[in-house]
Amino acid sequence: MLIKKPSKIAPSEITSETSFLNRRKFLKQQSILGGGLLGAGLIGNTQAALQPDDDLTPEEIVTSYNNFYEFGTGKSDPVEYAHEMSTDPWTVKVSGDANKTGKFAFEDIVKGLDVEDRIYRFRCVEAWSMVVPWRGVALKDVLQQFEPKTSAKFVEFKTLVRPSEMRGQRAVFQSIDWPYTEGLRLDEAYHPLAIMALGVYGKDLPNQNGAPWRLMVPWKYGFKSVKSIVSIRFTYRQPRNSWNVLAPHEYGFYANVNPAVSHPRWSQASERRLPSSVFNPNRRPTLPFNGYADEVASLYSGMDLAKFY
Ligand SMILES: Nc1nc2c(c(=O)[nH]1)N[C@H]1C(S)=C(S)[C@@H](COP(=O)(O)O)O[C@H]1N2
Ligand SMILES: [Mo]
Repeated sequence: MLIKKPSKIAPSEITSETSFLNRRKFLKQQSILGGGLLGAGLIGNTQAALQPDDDLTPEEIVTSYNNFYEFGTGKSDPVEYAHEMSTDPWTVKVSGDANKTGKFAFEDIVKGLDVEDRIYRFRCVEAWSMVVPWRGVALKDVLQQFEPKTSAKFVEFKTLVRPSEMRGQRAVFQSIDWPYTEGLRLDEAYHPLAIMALGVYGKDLPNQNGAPWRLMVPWKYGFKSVKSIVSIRFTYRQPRNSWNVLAPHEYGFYANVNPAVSHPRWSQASERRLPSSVFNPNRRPTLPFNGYADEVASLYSGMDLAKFY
């Protein structure tokens, strides 16, 4: 489970160039000490939740078939344009109902935390899916260092807004009211399956996948897993989330993967596992909570999941 506690991490005071190099070195060190990516670091229940035919989706597809509307709405826009975003330095604003708030360097937030490899099924609300080897830190560890107050019931995350580097934010027709915003109930955020991903396929996250860190909540539709996070806010009230604001009867706040609740325009009963082609559509049934029901269903006991979709 534990790969390595990084001993040396770039302090936020040093110059940005050094900090960039050290961040990369930090992740590299961890991967060397962790040994092979796939053999190491799987917690039992994560592995158990994988099906026998859950083959890894090739890295090529994971890093080139993306949704990241800040760079355009096409699947290949992110890989083509996300390099225009600078991720160094990366500052995260922490606000709301917590004892420790303010501005923090990304490196300082993650430096003491255990880094783990996790292979997760990943299901987009558009009905395609992948199996992805992430590397990341427990979301609970990230959040608790800010000492949330008991009044905090939810956490909200926001993506960077920087139209000069994000061409989707300069487009004439805007889909989303930036910043892209998502949220979780705090008990969901504290679930051990919820992570902040720092890497994929044993490397730092490429920009198109949400560098330098993005949420990864494998039992929910992909749109909950907000990328390139610059703001964390603790709050008593349920945050507004981008897709729900855009189309409230199509996308809810909870967005738990649920084959029994159709999207108004298509069924969610099955999914297209990538790679998929006309000759091998690779369709398979979608599982409740994306196959993680044993681990997470108790978070929602007593809730009508057709109402809280
Ligand atoms: N900031 C931001 N985060 C985002 C999105 C986005 O457009 N902007 N798209 C979401 C959707 S719909 C999905 S399916 C996943 C895709 O993640 P991936 O490209 O790493 O597969 O990112 C999610 N996070
Ligand atoms: Mo998605």
